[in-house]
Amino acid sequence: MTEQQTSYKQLADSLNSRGVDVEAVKSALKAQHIETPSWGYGDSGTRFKVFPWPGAARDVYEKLADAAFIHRLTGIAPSVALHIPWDKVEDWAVLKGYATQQGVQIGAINPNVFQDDVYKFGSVCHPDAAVRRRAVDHMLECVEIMKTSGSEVLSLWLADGTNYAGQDSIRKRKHRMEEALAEVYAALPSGSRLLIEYKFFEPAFYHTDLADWGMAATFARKLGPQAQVLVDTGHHAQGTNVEHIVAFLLDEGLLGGFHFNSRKYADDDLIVGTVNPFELFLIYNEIIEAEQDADATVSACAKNIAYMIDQSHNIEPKLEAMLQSVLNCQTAYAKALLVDREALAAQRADQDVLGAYRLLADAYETDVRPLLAQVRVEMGLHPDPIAAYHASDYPAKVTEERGSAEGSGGGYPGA
Ligand code: RM4
Ligand code: MN
Ligand code: MN
Repeated sequence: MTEQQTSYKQLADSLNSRGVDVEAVKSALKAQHIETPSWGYGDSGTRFKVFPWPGAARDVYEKLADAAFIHRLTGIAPSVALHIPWDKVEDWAVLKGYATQQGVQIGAINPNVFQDDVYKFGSVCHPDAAVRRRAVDHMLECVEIMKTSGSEVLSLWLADGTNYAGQDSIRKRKHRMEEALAEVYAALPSGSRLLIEYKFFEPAFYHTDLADWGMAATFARKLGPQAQVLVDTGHHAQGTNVEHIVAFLLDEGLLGGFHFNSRKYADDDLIVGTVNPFELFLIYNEIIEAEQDADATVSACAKNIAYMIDQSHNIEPKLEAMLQSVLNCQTAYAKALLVDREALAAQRADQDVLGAYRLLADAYETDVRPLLAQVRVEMGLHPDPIAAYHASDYPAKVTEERGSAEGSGGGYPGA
């Protein structure tokens, strides 16, 4: 037996004795999907500076190739979210064909209604109907792109808001948003979904039109069953209990997807699972519990979540950062799969507060590395994707081919 096999056997024996169905856990891990964002492969940074990364993808084709590399290393990142117009192409059938040839699919389509000059005072909430029209038309164009690219998710984040009290009527802005979203919703292809992402601040700082999960859920509910809420883990105020929001939305059948990333202070877009890995574990824990719920709406919701990463790398090597992000999601999910749910139910019934906590901690503290190595071997992958990354000639090859961008700036003049 190799060292890898020996450590897996030891772990599997101990898990079996704890009553864990190791084969079921491995199947779940093999079926896990994490979508990576095209914008995570290109140069990005902060408003102070964008540091060019040697080898960073320069167009959507290179972004898809990079995403395919991450999928080859992990086996669980088979789709790529696109941002329009950043990733816009003339011929979507050609791009779709290229993605298939690379071994990935086109995932969520993200409209961008925050970068044109006309959006200075908002997009779908703008007081001027002509600007609102333009924003809705862009979203309808994105719906057309969904049809030609095979995407089933329209992922919407709006930068709308105001900076000063009295700047605009908050309620009128809400009405304008409702009207715009209803038009986009009506155009959705059947079977597809509109995911509504909220954020409590930035770029507007006095009020944001879609500030929190409750507002997103209200809009989604008014629109209909094809609309759901997207939780970006970095879009909450300090100290917010994100897993509570996740559980609540799951229970209402309204959780549609995630943008995973880590935050320390603001919308930091750091590598997922680096700041608070326990939170990521607890999020997965709520999802697994909901998957097993007797209520069909709740379990169907939990099984149909679009898991996506939304990160903006600043100092990190792009490919290694994305790889680490996917692996951190895998680790958190693996640990959450180990929670002894029957024992947990019993502890809860007994009001054994710390017994219940310790059951979660037991799962969280389990070293799942041998289990993940085994899963990867069974999937025909290298047991250690980080080692495979360092052994691969792909990063050096793209650095050679693409070089380093020149003159990439930052938002501040002279930055
Ligand atoms: C936002 C939000 C969106 C992303 C933009 C670029 O903060 O997270 O998902 O599309 O940034
Ligand atoms: Mn996001
Ligand atoms: Mn964000």
